[in-house]
Amino acid sequence: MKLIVGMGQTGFSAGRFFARRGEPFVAADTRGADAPRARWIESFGPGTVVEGELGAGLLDAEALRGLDGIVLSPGIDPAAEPVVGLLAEAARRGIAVESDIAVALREATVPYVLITGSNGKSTVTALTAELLTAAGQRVGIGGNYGTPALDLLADPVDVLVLEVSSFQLEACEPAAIRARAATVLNVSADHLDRHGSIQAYAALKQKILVHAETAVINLDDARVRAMAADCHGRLVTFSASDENPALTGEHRYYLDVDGESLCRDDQVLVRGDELALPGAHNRLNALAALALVEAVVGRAALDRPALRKALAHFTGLPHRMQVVCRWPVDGGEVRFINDSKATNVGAAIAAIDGLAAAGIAGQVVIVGGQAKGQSFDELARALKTHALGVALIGEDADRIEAALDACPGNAPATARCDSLEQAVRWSAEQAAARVSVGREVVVLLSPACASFDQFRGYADRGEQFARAAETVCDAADVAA
Ligand code: UMA
Ligand code: ADP
Repeated sequence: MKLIVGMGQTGFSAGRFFARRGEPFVAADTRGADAPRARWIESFGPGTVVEGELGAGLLDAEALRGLDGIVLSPGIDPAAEPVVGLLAEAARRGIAVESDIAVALREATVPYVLITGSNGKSTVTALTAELLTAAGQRVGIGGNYGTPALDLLADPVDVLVLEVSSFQLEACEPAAIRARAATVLNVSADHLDRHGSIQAYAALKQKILVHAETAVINLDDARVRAMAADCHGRLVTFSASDENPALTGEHRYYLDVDGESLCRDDQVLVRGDELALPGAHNRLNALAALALVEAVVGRAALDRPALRKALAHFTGLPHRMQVVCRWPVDGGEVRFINDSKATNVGAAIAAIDGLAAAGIAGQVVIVGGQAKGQSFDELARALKTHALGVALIGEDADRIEAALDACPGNAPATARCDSLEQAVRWSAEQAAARVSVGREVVVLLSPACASFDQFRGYADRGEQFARAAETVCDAADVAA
């Protein structure tokens, strides 16, 4: 019998999976009585195979009696209380502990594509699925992206496209991961409060490349590039430049000298202006997606008009560099951009540098929230180089302010704000004061932090930003 630990989305999907197979299981949640116990039982209806008692009481060594496996939810840190002792005891008794992803990959009967990285996972997962659909494949999309992987196994599909997180890769053996194609898009600091070091975090992500039939390697990221040495399958590379010294990559995807066209070996595949996705980092995301798609459906499919059409229609996902509204001021404008999904420093720097590279005259940036163990030194450098103003919000605002103070260079105007709404009002005033004829200034929410100190999640934060920005734009309309 299996023990499912955690009764969130993942735990539920594991329960459904075992129920479909008629296998008995017990389930526990570290939150005990606060866990959604009633919903759990109801979800399986009468005649279920749910057995035993639910709740925190199961999380002791007694719980392991008669068990032959544990499925551990990703939100639970295996190295911390209250499960660390239970898992150590399981190891002593030879009881396997697996993530839902590990179970799903073992049971999958169709090829699967795996996507991880610190930033761009969801975008590349969605785009890869769109392109494969355009190429005529029936695609199951999920994993960390949304639908838990085990729920996808019930669907009649040709290929699974799964976003996987470092949390899901902890309880997952590299030898059991046999992707048709896999990529680690990039590695920058994230979730270090759980993984301890960037090396440990990178090593988790690397697991998906080792036995992939095709490993798609970002040549521009030193940590990812180094992973190529341990790959057993075919290597394909992508890069922002065609001058990067090649690996033994069979095929190279890159941007041409002007960064305008997406190329493969010596051919232009797509012009950058044919992509609906904005920004330099998204061209790299598109290269990675094309390389993954080729590994599944072959090179010829990349020339299909349907694929080009999909690239021209995929505008990206909400809360990632999304223009919310525009406020015309003095012959120029203030543009509000919601990048709430930038929950780490790497994503925020990509946004700030990307706007500067796109020729935006100025930006006022809203940052802050929960730091997750990151250093803010690089963020401070980007803000000092490109920001006209910085609004600080949330629990770890002090740490960002300290990094700004310690960083050499001219200090942008800064404000500590008690709420996101206040931050938007202050940023809008700062931006409007800098607009002139034909000059555009951006108010950018790219917090570099998790949101849970003040919001229900990044989407809630993005929606609150959009509402506050629309209030500013609407008030300006009325005044005009
Ligand atoms: N929790 C407990 N006790 C438990 C179980 C959970 O306290 O016994 C808490 C966790 O600490 C966490 C929350 O409940 O704060 C949710 O944890 P979970 O493991 O039950 O999460 P699920 O609802 O199963 O959702 C997970 C992923 N969440 C996490 O890894 C935290 C979802 O990714 C994913 O979409 C879903 O499985 C389906 O596969 C979300 C996420 O934030 C988007 N991922 C992180 C990220 O992208 O940075 C890794
Ligand atoms: P993830 O699923 O890894 O969090 P998303 O596609 O949701 O990735 O994007 C998260 C954040 O990272 C957004 O702020 C987005 O603008 C930024 N981003 C997307 N792709 C990249 C990339 N290749 N490099 C750096 N930042 C990126």
